[in-house]
Amino acid sequence: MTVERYDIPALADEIRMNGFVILEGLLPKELTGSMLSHFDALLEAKRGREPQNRGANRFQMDLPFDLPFAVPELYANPTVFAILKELLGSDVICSYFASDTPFPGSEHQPVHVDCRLPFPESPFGAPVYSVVLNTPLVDFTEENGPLELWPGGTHMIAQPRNLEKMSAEMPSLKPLVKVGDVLLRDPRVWHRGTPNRGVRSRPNLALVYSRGWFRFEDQATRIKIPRDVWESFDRQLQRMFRYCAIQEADGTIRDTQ
Ligand SMILES: O=C(O)CCC(=O)C(=O)O
Repeated sequence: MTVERYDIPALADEIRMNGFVILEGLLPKELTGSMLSHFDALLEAKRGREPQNRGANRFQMDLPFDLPFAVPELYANPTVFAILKELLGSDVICSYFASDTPFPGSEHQPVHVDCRLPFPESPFGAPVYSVVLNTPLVDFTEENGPLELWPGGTHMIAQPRNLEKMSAEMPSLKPLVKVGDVLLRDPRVWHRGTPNRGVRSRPNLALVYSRGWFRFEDQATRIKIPRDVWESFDRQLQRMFRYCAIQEADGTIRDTQ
């Protein structure tokens, strides 16, 4: 669907007010569908090397900024860009390209938010300054551990406390997104991964876009962009990825500026 088909200001308002939107079928099914076998192989290799890093049978994995994962339809999607511009202004950076995957045998994660608060001592919640793009590599079902969200304003709670206790009393939902769907959410929306009781892993890709002044603390998750891909970017894309690193052909990592 082209960007003209969407009511961009209304979608931006929905994220401002409710904390998330789902853009059904935004990406061609074949696009992310074709990533699955490569993803499975990468994660299998990681599982062989490293322990689980997000609780029982659950893995966070950074993605290589290369084919088949790093495709412009995903990281520079015109509809997503239009919504981001409404929410974040014209200086948008992208600083995270990774995945979350529960395997059968995973458990509930603690309810959490995904990013630092810019004014942690303030009694007021800040407007949206960061947006997570999630897209699944398999259809989410009730069984395979869908992401659970507490929308409707949790992202605007200025000083989130007692998330476990409070969320137990509050309505939540588990959107059953399908391959090709895109979930855009404020990272402050309370959420958790749920147990995968299915028969295979349930990968969810994640990109994070933010206002130009927002920084991730963890430099280890910096996106590493191969030199030839970096050189192929226009000025707008180089600006959006300016806090990432460039990876030279010999593996050396350099700052972009
Ligand atoms: O289950 C997911 O896709 C997201 C999990 C998550 O929120 C996390 O690991 O921080």
